[in-house]
Amino acid sequence: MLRLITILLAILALAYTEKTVSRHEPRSFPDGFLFGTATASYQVEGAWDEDGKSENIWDRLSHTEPCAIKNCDTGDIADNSYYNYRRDVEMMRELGLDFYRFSLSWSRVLPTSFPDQINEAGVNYYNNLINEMLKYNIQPMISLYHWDLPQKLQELGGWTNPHIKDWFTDYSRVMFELFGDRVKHWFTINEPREVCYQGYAARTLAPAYNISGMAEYLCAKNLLVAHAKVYHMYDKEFRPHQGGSIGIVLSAKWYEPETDNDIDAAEEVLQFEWGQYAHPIFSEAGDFPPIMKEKIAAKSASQGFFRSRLPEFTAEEIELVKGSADFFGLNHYTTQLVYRNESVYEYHSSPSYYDDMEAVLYQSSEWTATGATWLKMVPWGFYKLLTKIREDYSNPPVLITENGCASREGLDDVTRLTYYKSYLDVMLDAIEDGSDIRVYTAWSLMDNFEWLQGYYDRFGLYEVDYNSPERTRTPRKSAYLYKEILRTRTLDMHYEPDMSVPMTIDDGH
Ligand code: PNW
Repeated sequence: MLRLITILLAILALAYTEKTVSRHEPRSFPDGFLFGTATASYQVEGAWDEDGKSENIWDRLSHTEPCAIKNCDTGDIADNSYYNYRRDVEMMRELGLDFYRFSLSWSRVLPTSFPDQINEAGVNYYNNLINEMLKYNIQPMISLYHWDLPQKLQELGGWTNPHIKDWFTDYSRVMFELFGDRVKHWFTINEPREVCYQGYAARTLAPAYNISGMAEYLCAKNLLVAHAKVYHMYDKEFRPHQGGSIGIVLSAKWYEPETDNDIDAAEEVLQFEWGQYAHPIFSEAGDFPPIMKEKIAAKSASQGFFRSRLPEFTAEEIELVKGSADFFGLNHYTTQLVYRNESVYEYHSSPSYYDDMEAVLYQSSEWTATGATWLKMVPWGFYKLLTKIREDYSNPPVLITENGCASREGLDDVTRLTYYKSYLDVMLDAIEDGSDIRVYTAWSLMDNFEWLQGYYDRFGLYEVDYNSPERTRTPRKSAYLYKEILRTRTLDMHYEPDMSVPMTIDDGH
């Protein structure tokens, strides 16, 4: 008997080893899968007031409240990409990128915010960047809005003013006319949750309104309608002759229940946090998630409001927003734990967004830390998130438009290396399960202005030297890893980059 058990155990152990070994064989990415990196205008361009650019909300915040930003940093010069774009494209070639995702600065191309004046110098900058990329077969992917609203529009209420749907449509029309002959991948808005919650409910992004429980919901409604108007304009007026695709980019964390008693709470948090934007676009019913409407209506009534603090979409708006994306653009960084118990009701001020959600969110101290306090390495959360998107929204095409982590390790960024390997590994698991994931984007090509963290949090595959006038860029270990993944189109968990070999350009040019 004992012998039998020993033999059985030996067989089990062998099977287990086989599994782990085969799991760590190099894994291939699907044919046609695309890899890129991303940045955003205010985070890299600099030249904040040059060649006719007007003021945006980050210029205003960083100049009037400089020390709201870590080390009183500003984006005045940033990576100086306005002048360094040739070097940026050279780095894309070193990595062997299929595409590069960047954003347009609204106040650089339309200094009055409106189409009555087009700033030729700003247009030239983007034309130069796009043409330089196309020379080397690197596809441009453009975000129309990545957080740098013209200051003048902010003074009119920014995303809380319903007229923004017209302002954003007019601006977008000019951009399609100027660049749509060469740009085939468009994103309307980067991360509505961060725009509306962090900018309007909290003080962690410009314009730092700090009106929670109210302003973020006005923002959400207007932003979704503005996005949908631009989607339909592109679809009807530009797609027929330009032939590209267009969608929105949502930031989504995975929310894990702390205990079995918190399963409903975690699902409700998820619906507030990104279902708020995904449900109106990707669900069959459209509109804000039902649980969110119910909770905010009930809470508003109990607080003495005459109507829900969550504005309603008209029937026409629900139809306009529903289906207004060719794909699900996903920015994912990390996971949070969720709990709800009696103490929660004392925990948040009221009215507020978190009070409406009635939950507490946090991260486990056991999860691996990275170089940003909010960002722990939790690859299994990415896997659960991708599964949830496949199951809840009938397996939409997914473009991973941002993923990555900060590190404070200089060039030898082993934490980032491990992060990329482990997140790509579970992404391949989701693809094997049937998720229709087509694109992966590393955030970021290089270190850049990390919003309120200034130049302190470093997300780059390339390190940027902010003490050198040239803003010298140097590849990190993770850049070597990314280059190898793109060259071989496989993920080898054992691959260790040799940084003594200089970065070369292998694109045949
Ligand atoms: C993104 N979160 O923001 C932005 O698109 C980038 O501009 C930024 O540099 C990058 O992530 C790194 O921070 C996010 O808390 C910020 O889940 C925070 C979260 C998500 C996205």
